[in-house]
Amino acid sequence: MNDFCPIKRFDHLEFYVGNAKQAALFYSKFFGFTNTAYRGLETGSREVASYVMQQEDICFVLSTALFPEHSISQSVLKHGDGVAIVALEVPDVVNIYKETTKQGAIGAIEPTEEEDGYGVLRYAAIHGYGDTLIKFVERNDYSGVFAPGFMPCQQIKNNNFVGLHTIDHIVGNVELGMMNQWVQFFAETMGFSLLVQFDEQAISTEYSALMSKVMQDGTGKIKLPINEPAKGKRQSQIEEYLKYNNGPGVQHIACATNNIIETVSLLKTNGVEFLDVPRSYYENLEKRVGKINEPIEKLAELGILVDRDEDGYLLQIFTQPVQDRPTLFFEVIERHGAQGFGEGNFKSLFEAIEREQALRGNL
Ligand code: TYF
Ligand code: FE
Repeated sequence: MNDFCPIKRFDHLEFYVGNAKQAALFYSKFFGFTNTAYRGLETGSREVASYVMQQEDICFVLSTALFPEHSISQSVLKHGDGVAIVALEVPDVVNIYKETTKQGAIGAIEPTEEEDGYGVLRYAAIHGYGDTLIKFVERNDYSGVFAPGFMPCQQIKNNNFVGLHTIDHIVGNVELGMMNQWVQFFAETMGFSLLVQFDEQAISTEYSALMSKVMQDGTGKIKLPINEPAKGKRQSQIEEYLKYNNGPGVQHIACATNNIIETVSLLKTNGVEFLDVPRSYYENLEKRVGKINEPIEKLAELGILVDRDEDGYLLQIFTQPVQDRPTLFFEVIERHGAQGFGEGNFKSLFEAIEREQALRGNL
């Protein structure tokens, strides 16, 4: 495949939030992240405060504005707290910006260099779905903790690592009829290809439906599924998201662990809330997914879902939305060969989400 747009890895996700200090405590105390860098008034940043939160290979940057006129304040007013920027580490920012914009991507930040005592960091950005930006970051000549302007630190002490290690995939919700345009965007401007798609028959319950197409880069390290609502009897979870997010955006972030039982046990002890799975899901589980080398009783107690495909099996679980608006949530996933997304769980999962939607008045 034509890899004119090589990507090394997910670099970071930047969240725009109303109160970065409290969000940093949430991701630290609940999700086990460590604060590794900071910028704010104390470091000479007069308009924005940001906390860099890391857990192994996963990096979140939580940013808030100090004034109402700032674009971050406007974003929070419109979308609530959520992912504003998906940043990818690339070997050559100038080249990727040139290629993607040549292929039709709309530029948001022209290639820029910033320097400090640790070297030069290069970045640029293009527009993705909704108000989300796709940022390219080049670290070849930079050895600082995060970026110039940030002070390495531990504003928030943390020793409750929960075992999340990499971002497995990031899912976006787009409006009805917009799916193919975004599939085309990732294919044409970024050189991604369609890994798999789930149509509304595969993803429907008695009440609602959706369509999903998974786009991935040439290496398979970057997987970006896209959901579009389909007509059903009730407002689907995608429509609910689009309403409260005021448009398209990142719906869920799937983080991988090597020990989902331990990770979910720790997250639950910390206070993270997950979707409830009915007991009946675990009856005949091994008949549905075959023999798995896992304590089924423990999976049932924690509400962890299991799916199998031709390459192996996977374990996954979904949190409740992490803010008042029913928008962004997290998935925790442990793969044992399987490269899918838990297709066999879609029905149970969407029914669980619909029970939550009903509690929010979606009847
Ligand atoms: O990423 C996925 O495809 C799975 C399942 O609204 C999923 O995690 C798909 C759509 C959705 C919630 C979960
Ligand atoms: Fe997922």
